[in-house]
Amino acid sequence: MAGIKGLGTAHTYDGSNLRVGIIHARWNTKLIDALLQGSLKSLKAAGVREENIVIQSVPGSYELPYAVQRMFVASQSQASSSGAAGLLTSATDLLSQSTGDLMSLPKDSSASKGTDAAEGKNTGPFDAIIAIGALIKGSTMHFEYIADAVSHGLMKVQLDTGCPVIFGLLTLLTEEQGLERAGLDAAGKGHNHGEDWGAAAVELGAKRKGWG
Ligand code: DLZ
Repeated sequence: MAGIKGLGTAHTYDGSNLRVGIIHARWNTKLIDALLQGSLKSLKAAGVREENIVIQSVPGSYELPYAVQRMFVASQSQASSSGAAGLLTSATDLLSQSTGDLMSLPKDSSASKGTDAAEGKNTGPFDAIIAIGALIKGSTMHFEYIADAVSHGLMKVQLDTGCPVIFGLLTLLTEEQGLERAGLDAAGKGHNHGEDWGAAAVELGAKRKGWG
């Protein structure tokens, strides 16, 4: 019998004109890689173009709120006509390069045009950003402090910026819980939560355009 948890009835949202950022931590790489791939899978399934997905990484989950905030501001600056290059450079320099970067923030000075209809490339501010991390509880209070700080930090960033931030932080008591939630468990009963995060980014990104 199906469980009660999950996204519920699937609605289809068009991601073809959305620009989506992904910031992922590098701690617990095996989980992160699978979750990242899951997010990319559902973004692409919803029509988000590869050239409109920007991926960056940071060392650990604690860095996620700051990185999301800077990434959004950099994309906003890029989309405005003045001072974009300097801000963009300094913001991206502060972020570590992803082990699996597909692309970096484009430095095209025509960014103020927003979506380039001819190419389908969106150079406007991000419509949504997915923050991906995996915290595994240890024997000290470290886990509790980071989980609390990151949860509140990500909420603050989305309310302060108006850019939807998808909460892709797994707070795990065991490694096995992580494998299940990344769809990597030996029994094959798990589910890759990254797929849900990609779908949530498209839904919130599309709705945000309507909400203004
Ligand atoms: C230090 C640390 C520890 C112990 N565990 C994790 C973890 O399970 N997941 C994670 O994403 N990051 C961890 N970190 C690193 C912190 O998030 C952070 O990168 C460092 O404390 C530096 O600010």
